[in-house]
Amino acid sequence: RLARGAAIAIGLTAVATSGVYADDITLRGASMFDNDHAFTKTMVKFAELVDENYDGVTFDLRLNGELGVESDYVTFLQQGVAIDYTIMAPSNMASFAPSIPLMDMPFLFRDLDHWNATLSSDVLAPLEAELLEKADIKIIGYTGGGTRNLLSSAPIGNLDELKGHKMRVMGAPIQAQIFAALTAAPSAIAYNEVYNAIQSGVIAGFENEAASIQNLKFYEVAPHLTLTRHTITVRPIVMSGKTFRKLPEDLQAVVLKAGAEAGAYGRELESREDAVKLQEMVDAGQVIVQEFEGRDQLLGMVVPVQDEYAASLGATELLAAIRAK
Ligand code: MAV
Repeated sequence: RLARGAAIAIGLTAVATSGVYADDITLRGASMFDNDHAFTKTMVKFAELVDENYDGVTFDLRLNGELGVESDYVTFLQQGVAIDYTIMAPSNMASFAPSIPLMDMPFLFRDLDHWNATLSSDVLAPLEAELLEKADIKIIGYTGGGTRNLLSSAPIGNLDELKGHKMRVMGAPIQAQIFAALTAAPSAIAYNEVYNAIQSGVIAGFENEAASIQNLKFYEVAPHLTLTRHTITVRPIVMSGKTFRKLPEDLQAVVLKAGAEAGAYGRELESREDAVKLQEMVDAGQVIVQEFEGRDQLLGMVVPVQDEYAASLGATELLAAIRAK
């Protein structure tokens, strides 16, 4: 229980209520999406679980990108300002911890079973440790489970059409390296600039999962979806280390348990909804879906790039352990 009298200000606000919890703890979260997105629902679940087990924590979850996009959130978390927790693509944290994008690089997981086996083991612990040490960001759970595909303004159905394709990728160098190995022309662009960049023809597409394509209506500018199925998303629920350390110990334990449980809830939700959302967009005439011809060839093209990246991090054994899951 919250020790009364201890002055704890977390994030930007310590809410003073009628006096019973004069030092209520407020935790501010951020989502790039509205209430319908699995990330938002997972963060709401996290708050509910904490609330069930601990009195006096107020959650202030800001939606619809009010506080920016993940590449902003990572800086906030690292500095311990503006937000306390969020859900984040590892590949948006690369500038602080170069090894963290290993857990969400394309073509890492064979299928949902492999992804599940990996996330329900502790094989990613060394990457979590590096993130905490270098970025002061603590992983408290894992959500994700969407399958990322190509989305483009014109159809991209095979390697010939992918060649030179100007596409946006997330900021981690490994993301660009992998799509370059597939002969595309990737560039790192902020997520909130993607829609305009496609509309104005700066790029011809990007890659994303159904939940986010639908939530942010990317199909309006890029209606062609190619089933490359190159990534099953791994999305850590993260808390600023600076926030976490300020919490009373019993609350820290509640947060870790709630993070793990909310993560499991979110993984089940997003992986189950992935095909449903894709079908909804097809039925609404928002996307035109096609298979990528010769998809099996792609893996062979990227494995050397994955291997080299892991070797550069001294993480060859770790990559082998993930592949063997
Ligand atoms: C999707 O919206 C999510 O996977 C999110 O975590 C990523 O940051 C985003 O795509 C992106 O591509 O940057």
